[in-house]
Amino acid sequence: MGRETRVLRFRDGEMALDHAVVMGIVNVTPDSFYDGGMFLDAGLAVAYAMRLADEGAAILDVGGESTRPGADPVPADEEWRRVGPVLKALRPKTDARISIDTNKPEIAAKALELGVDLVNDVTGLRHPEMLALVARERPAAVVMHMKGEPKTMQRDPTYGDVVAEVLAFLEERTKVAVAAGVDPRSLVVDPGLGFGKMPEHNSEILRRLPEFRRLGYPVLIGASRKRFLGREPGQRLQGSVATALLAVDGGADIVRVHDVAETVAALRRGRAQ
Ligand code: HH2
Repeated sequence: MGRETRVLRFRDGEMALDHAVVMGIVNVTPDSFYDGGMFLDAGLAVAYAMRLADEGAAILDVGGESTRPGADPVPADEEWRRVGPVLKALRPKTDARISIDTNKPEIAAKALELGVDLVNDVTGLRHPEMLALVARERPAAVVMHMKGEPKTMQRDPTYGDVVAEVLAFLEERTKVAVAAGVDPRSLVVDPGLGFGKMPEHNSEILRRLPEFRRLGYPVLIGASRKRFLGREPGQRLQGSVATALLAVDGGADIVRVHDVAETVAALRRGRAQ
């Protein structure tokens, strides 16, 4: 597959994306749509994160607030009670890059103090304090597109041309970030599958993924176990792995997944072809 190499810059080094890497999901929540309640205990979450790193996750994405359709927001003190102990224990244990999945600047700031490498903000760095924090502290950062907010985003979202709309948003948000002083080499873009998008919107984005590479930033895709894959969450492994492969074939640099071992094996197999 001909793809020009991208590099993602962190505060203390960089990651070559000459082949796609896997971001493993660690949800420290009671209500995430797939693994909610499984890792609320910090010790279990840390052990699970270590397992994902062993299985080949280059990035571990730790989150304390579900953003599934219909989810209620979580107050910052509760979110930190969930993720703080996990980040603190995990940081000295692994060389994998650690990501904090949050849209709250105060959570991201505390996570960065503990040595987290990347801020994964599903609201596209919309909060001015988040933008200022990322510009100042220089972590890598994911800018994701979401139409509406989790509570209501799946109530019949409509688009003219979904790809054009999402691209315009990502272009505008990355421009704003760079103008605010964020290093463009630290940014990743994500069209946000399932965030205010019907199955046909997700399919269209996947089909036209090469257009997202033209923005000039590494592209992240999160399809894992999501509703548009059909069936029950527990029965979406094959669909998730197939979609991760499809995304990488279309130019994704990072795939965010629950099933790290299976995805890593499939990607390796794909590269060997
Ligand atoms: N999807 C989810 C959460 N965070 N971040 C990025 N950048 N891209 C995504 O597609 C994405 C994300 C939702 O999945 P999950 O974390 O498994 O569920 P929940 O939000 O219920 O915790």
